[in-house]
Amino acid sequence: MERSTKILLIYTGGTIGMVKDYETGALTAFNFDTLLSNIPELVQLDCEIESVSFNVPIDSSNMNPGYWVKIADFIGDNYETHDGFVVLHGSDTMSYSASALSFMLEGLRKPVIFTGSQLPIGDLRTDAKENLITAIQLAALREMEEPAIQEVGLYFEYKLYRGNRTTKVNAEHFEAFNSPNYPELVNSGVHLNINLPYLRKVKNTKRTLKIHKNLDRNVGILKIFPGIDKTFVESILKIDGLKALVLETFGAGNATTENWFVEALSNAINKGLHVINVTQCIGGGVVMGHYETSKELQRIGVINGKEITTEAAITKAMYLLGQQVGHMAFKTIFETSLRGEMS
Ligand code: ASN
Repeated sequence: MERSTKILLIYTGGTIGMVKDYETGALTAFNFDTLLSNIPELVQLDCEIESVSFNVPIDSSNMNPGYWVKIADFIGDNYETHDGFVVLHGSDTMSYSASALSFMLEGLRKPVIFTGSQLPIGDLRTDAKENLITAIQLAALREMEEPAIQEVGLYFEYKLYRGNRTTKVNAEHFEAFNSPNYPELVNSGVHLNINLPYLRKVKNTKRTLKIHKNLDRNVGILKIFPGIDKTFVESILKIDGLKALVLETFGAGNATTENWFVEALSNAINKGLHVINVTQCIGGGVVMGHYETSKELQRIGVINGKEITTEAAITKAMYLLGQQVGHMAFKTIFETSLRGEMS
């Protein structure tokens, strides 16, 4: 007899499992059993669902690399026995976590679908039920005897995105996420419409799952703005132990050409800091050398982040630093797509 599809639900916290504390008025997490009892529809799904949970569910604003390792371990420990994984996660930092997990899970050939909600599951107008039910269906979806999705995805409000291409764009709308530089992998309407050419398939040579748990937190993000102060920039570049800096630039990767700025960056790079050029724009990407204002950055050895999101850039930097690759190799590998996070 064919065994039924087995899905592991990993509950980390987030609004999906929160209730209002009527004394303080704030939303706080409640336990997982209460969450599941709010969705009796789950038994109608044609798959076996098991669940694990963080001991103490968190608001995703408290997410950190230690928790990412915990999620990766849940997946690793159950990888052979389960067909797919659904991670219930707060929406605030979901794009960071989905990006981090995409780098940590090398050779992934099963679906890992992040989802959550804007309103708690017990709320009358909740978006949680649809998000959770469809995320489970996506994790169980098969194409020609194989899992249809073989990567880390993020499902929210009728769309499955590649996780490391997403960013949270709205704190109010149910459609809270966007993937500005990569098409949706699946659209959920009357049918689940799969965008087959855009799904990631791991090459034959990398069939086994390898979990990378070594993430280096010595990274930072610097968003530039007109009038940014010299002392401010210089003090950031001098932070003790800083190894990689994501520089959020204007438009297609442009920054001021003032001497002090270029010199400060150049000195930091020569001392071993990895500086990654990422655009502040929601869509499009960095084209180094397209304007004179980015030619200088190219000349001094700034890394081209192309159209990577800030979330994917910062987690890719943590991952690559954890791999302890050499300075030049870091630049070359960073500018290469590892998990479909850039073109
Ligand atoms: N603060 C919540 C969280 O990220 C927001 C949400 O889940 N919608 O945990």
